[in-house]
Amino acid sequence: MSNITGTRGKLILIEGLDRTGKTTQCNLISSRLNYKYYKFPNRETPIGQIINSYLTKQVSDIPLSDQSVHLLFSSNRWEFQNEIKTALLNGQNIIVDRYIYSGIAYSVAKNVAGMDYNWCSACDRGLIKPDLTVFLINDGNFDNHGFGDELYEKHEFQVKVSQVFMDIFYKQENKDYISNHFKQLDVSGMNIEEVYSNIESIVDSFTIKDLNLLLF
Ligand code: FDM
Repeated sequence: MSNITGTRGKLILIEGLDRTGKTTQCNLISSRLNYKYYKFPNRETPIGQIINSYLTKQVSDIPLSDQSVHLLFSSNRWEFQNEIKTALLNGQNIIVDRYIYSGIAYSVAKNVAGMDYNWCSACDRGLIKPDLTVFLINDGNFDNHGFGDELYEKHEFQVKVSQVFMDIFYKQENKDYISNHFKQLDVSGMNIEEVYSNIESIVDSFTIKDLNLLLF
């Protein structure tokens, strides 16, 4: 499907808490609307494989500090920048499943001294910014049922992450982005098709105003 302006593709990001159905929705958008799909972390690259071992709690010879884990996630995004840029400039629309905001939210939620918003966002400066971020929330009644076994899949930590997501989006410096490039969608009680039809209408009605790529 060609983009609306005919000159470059749109970059749409689906962010949100665990278990809000991001991956299901990204797959649907990709197959039904012909968006190229990127999921972060991408666990296939050498860097992604280290991230995967960390998330799945596999014992590593080299214990990773929280700082190095954060930088690995960022590096994993940088690995795909040229590819994403080329695709967008060729008119390909792209859907991304997690990106910078997950990067900041999960790391800041760890509450490690020095790893504040500024530190965590610095390594992502210059990455292509999504034209539109759709942030999925649920009623917050997540318990440990339905979570998998990965490192961050714990109720208490997820509550912290959700607070940090809100702090990030409502920061003064993100105000312009929030007014023009951001939609929050509460998916509580909706089935997959209902969520999809909401996202589809948000995506369809969004047009890019700036022909240059946005950068963080
Ligand atoms: N995550 C994801 C981070 O901590 N930092 C990041 O930069 C990104 C992109 O990794 F817990 C976390 C978020 C989540 C985990 O899980 C990835 P999924 O199920 O593959 O999205």
